[in-house]
Amino acid sequence: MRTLLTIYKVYFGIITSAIFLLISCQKEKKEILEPTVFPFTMPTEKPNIPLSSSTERMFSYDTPRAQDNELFSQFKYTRLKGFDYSNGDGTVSRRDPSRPIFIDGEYYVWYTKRHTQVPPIGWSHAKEATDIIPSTDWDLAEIWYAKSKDGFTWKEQGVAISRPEKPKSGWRSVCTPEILIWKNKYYLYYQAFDEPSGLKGDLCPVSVSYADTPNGPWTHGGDAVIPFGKKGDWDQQATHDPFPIVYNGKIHVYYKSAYNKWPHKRDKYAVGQGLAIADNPLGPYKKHPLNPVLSSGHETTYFPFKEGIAAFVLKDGNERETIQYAKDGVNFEIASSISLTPTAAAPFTPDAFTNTKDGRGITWGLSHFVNAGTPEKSYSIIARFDCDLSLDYNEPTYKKTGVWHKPEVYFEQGLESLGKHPEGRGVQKKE
Ligand code: AAL
Repeated sequence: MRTLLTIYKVYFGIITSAIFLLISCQKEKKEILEPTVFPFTMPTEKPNIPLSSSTERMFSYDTPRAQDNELFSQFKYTRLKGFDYSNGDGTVSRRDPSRPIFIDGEYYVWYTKRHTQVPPIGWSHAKEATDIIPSTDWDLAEIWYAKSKDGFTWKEQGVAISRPEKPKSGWRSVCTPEILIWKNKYYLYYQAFDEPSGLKGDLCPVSVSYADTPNGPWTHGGDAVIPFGKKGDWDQQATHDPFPIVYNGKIHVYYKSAYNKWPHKRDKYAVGQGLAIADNPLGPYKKHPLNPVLSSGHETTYFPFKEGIAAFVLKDGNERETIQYAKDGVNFEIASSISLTPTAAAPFTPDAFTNTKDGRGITWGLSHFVNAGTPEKSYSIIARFDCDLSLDYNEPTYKKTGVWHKPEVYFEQGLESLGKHPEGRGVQKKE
């Protein structure tokens, strides 16, 4: 009996110390594997330790470092060759380019072209606009197109969509085109103004025309294809910047509307981006119940990326100057913040109409500069931007986060633009 007890005690002691050893090793291993302080080497996964909200968010992006982020890029700009702007006298303007498409060895682009006897007088003077005098840069405009072999030198071809006779929709101006290719037909979506922009606001619906070839001829397909919202809805009075993409086997047209503004309180406006979906390019379009799908942005741009849709969200709103991504094409999250962004960006997007679920991204496109002239001789120019927002390219230069402007760029944005203030510092005390 005594021997048995001794053996039991020895076994119990061995097992107890083994368990103790195991726990202390696990504890030590746990200490080696999971630090209690954020580590020097950037973790690829979010560490299981208390994190600040900002550091927590770092792991919600494509990668914790911007330089490794497929949806981050710098932008490089090139002046285009082949477009004449009448020596910058403000009578010729080109802006709001469509995405270029590549057909039979050539790139095609459509854009707003204004060619008027005098420069625009501004939308606050819309009441003085006439059939000769434009109110805004996009008033009394038509949709022209150009072709290029390389995306840098372009040859203007002529008008694609001219202004129809009054009172047809768009008789005052047709502008801001975007292209869709669907079942081997070409569709141009564009804004159609029936009054000088600025008279009551920048108010217009969207029309669509179609053709069998990118050179036309274009047949009118319908007006107000994206219906305005009911009175009191956010998009009750305008649908701008139509942007069609083929996604989930249907035509997804993203569009902008400006709300919360009245003609007399223009500076109180807000901008949102809606989504309307159809089986047929001419409609009927059904609006997404979660509209506006983006709370920020202006001439917003979209492209298929992986299984979802990415968007340039520029100029307006708290989330301006970001690239956002929606796995479902609807619920967008910020993917990166960007700088020196292409205004009215229109990227060359080979898979925009292929109904892809493996969107490869973009490397170049066209955009515009609306301040090419002076306030008295206002006009816009189209330019090219290049970037690396592609899963198939890796150009580290584009992934640098520092964008350094010359001091003159900053000094040009001087206090004088704020007007004179008692303090002379351009800051006005709140009453
Ligand atoms: C553009 C676009 C729409 C607006 C005007 C012309 O940048 O947002 O088209 O109506 O400005």
